[in-house]
Amino acid sequence: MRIETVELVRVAMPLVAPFRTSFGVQHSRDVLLVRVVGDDAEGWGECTTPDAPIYSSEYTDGAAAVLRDHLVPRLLAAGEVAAPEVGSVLGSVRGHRMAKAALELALLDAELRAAGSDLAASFGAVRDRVPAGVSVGIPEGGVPELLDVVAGHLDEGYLRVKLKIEPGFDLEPVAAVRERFGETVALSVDANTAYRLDDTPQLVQLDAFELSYVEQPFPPDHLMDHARLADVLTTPICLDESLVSPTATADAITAGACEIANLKIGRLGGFLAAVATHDVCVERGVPAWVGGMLETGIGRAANVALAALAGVTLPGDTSASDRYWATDLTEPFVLRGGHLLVPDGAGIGVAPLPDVLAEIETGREVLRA
Ligand code: OSB
Ligand code: MG
Repeated sequence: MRIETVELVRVAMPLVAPFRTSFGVQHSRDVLLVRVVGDDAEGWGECTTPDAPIYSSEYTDGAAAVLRDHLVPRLLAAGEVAAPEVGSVLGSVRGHRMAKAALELALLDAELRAAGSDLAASFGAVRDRVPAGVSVGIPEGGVPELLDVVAGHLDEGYLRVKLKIEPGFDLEPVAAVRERFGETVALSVDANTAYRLDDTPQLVQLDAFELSYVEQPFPPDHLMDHARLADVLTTPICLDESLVSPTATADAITAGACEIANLKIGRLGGFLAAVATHDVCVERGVPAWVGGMLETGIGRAANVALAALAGVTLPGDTSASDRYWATDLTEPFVLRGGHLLVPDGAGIGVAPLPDVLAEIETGREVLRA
């Protein structure tokens, strides 16, 4: 496809409720979208960066700068580029995976729209709906509020609940949720790197609660510490922040640090890298699921397509639109019997609704070849 323009579009999206993790609280997203306009189609990608560099080193203003000054100029200078070539065209820029993923997704969406094929089917999807879990932040009101929030999500039909934990908010909330909702609820916890190896005695006590996994207890580069913890913890360790590429994922599995994998398109550097990581997990027999970064419908559509692949065997954090937004940017994703339907329209199958976009757009930069 010949690319005519690449647009960096910013939209302001307030969350329906603040989302607190061990690394901070998010009240809204200042979303950066990439729109690629080609000679016969256009496409959209969402950059999953938060406002501040608190999840990884990436953040939204930084992503906008690297797209404008480094990534988009390289892509525009390369002439006709197909999505599988984006990785090598952008390869001379280190890191900035979420920014690269947004650009690749926009081009992939445009290409698939031009061809009339949908994202999930193009990559071998084996299901037309995916089981939905929900990631529950650390509530302001402590355990009583947590129990109310979890009760609400279970009533809505979510098939797995993930609790955010941190030192001081771990064993007690997990015990309370198990006691109130029983052993049959699929439950997991996510520490977002808040612990260190010497917290192992505390973490081992989580084994009493039959959790599906403990997600990312230690910092991203503490791979061998995750392996040491895996030796003494019965509960499987799932990695999120550490898995920054298919190679990093294969190495983490080899090290014994990763027994379950959280696949995120942005963190892995693109949809194609996420599919390659999925393939690594299948080859190595490691169960995978698709995580989230509080996406709008644009990013969610790609997440749901990824979750439709055969090796994604656990419910993910791909929740319905109304768990995040009063009004989504696209047609909303709706929970149906605990599942989200995989879009089957061309490309990612959704696009910003023009009237919604017009209302919430806060800025647009247009970059030309
Ligand atoms: O660690 O999975 C995480 C949100 C922002 C940053 C990191 C994480 C999360 C979530 C929410 O857990 C997932 C979602 O519902 O999109
Ligand atoms: Mg996580």
